[in-house]
Amino acid sequence: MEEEKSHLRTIIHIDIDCFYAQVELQSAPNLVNEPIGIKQKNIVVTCNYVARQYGIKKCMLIADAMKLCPKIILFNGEDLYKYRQASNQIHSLLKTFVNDVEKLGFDENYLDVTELVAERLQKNKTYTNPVGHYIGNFNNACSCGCHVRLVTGSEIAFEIRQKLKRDLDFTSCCGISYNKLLAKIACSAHKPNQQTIMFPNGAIKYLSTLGDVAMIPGIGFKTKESLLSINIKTVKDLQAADIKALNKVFKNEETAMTVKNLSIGICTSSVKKSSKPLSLGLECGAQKISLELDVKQKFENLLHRLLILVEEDGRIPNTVKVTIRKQGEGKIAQKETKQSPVSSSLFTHPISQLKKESINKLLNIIMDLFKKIVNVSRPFHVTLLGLSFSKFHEKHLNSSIASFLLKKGDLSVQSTTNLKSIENFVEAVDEKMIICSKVDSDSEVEPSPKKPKLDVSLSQIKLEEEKNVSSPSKLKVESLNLNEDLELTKNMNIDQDTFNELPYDIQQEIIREYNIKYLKMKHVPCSKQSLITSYCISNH
Ligand code: TTP
Ligand code: MG
Repeated sequence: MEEEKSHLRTIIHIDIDCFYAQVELQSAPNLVNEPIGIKQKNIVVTCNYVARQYGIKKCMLIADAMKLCPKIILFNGEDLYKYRQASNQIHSLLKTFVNDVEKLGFDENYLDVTELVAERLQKNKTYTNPVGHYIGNFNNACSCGCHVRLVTGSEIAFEIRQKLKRDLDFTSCCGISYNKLLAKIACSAHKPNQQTIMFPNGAIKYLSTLGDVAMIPGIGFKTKESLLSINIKTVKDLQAADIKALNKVFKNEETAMTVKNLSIGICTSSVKKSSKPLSLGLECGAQKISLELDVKQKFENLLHRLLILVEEDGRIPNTVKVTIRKQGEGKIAQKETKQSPVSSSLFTHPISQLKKESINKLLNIIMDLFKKIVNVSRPFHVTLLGLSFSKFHEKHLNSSIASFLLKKGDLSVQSTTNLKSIENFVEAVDEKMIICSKVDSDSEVEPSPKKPKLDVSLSQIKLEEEKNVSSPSKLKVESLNLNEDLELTKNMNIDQDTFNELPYDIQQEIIREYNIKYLKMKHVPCSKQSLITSYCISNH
């Protein structure tokens, strides 16, 4: 009975077939029946299903792939722009079905369709057959009614896949179940362009056929190692494992139970609506950069690429951050960062129409930051340059308010050396492939050659509840060095420390309300307010 309570949700996991390959084939439809692969450096990161028939697998060395299929056509997949754009379009399309869509990497999404299923069942009481494949016994239905819900979920999944094909020309796979774990596992059961329901009465048996414990999402390298130490190699071994033995090896009952539960298909993680990343960043690695001119050129290149991301994102950043890895004599290379506020007036949309003057201004701020970290009057050796934008606000807050608040900070360089680095998502650029390593919880996950599909770290699942703690709204304005803001809040007669502790968007809201009140009272106390007031007039 307790177990049946866990079948109340209906979750769909959707994964685009050979994603990068489909994106490339959209502009080369004549190659659709040819074996094609997408290369990044010396790896074929993915290939179409024609190429897979030759035995080519994801992340295979190009040399090995060529041996298997000498006529494979390779596309360069190092510029992620097209893939990112397609990924965003897919995510937006999915959000037309339900609000709760969680993006996982570029081509996977979870949808919680529980409410949609309930609405459909209320309207249409007729019992239909499962769409696509199913795992478990369809005729031996669970008494909680989940079979009917999952079947309805399979109809929705089919509609989603049809719409993806019709509107965006992507084929995809779906898994439908009552939790994220089983939906994801079901999704991989039949590929490509198919869908599968996992009924509860089929879950344990199906999981036991997966073999290696690492095939379970949530069991990563470390967990696998711990399990191996007590001779647990397969999912079947884990299902039969004694919980006391697991407690001993993980030294934590909760972890032991979570791991054991995964092996029998129990997972309580909810679908978290994906939010925009906290920061957008790019890094560029090199053997040695030792000329100021080279640094400037590389930053300019990074800046142009980053501005494209900002344009796609649609928000306006308030802070720019520079990251450097310096090679000191005999010392271990260390990353250092410095950041500075930037005026939102520098960012016009579309970014493509950004004035040369604004780009130069940004570049000057960036170079100033660089020079705060590296003494360019002496020989230097840098092996990594990074650039990121953060502290975003939505476009509608554009121009006057933000630029008013930030005007003076525009060119002032703020000193925040050795900020404990929040690793932004990292893209492969220039000389060296930088693997997407630590990813900020709010950042978009950028796939560089990644772990096998189902090898997600346990900590990722465990920490899911704690994630999303940081959001743009939680950024503090205090670090922005806004003298005008301080003065303004003094006028507003509110406690400065309390104000500084408030999330950025609430601070903005308070300021806006304050000014609207002033507008109503037709009382504008000083010239600074009048700037905000004019914002209110022109935008309301
Ligand atoms: P996947 O969904 O793992 O692969 P896929 O969509 O190409 O194929 P499948 O039909 O099996 O789902 O990854 C999505 C994209 O991410 C993939 O098209 C290329 C990219 N990718 C990497 O950049 N590095 C990697 O290691 C892998 C596996 C994928
Ligand atoms: Mg895929």
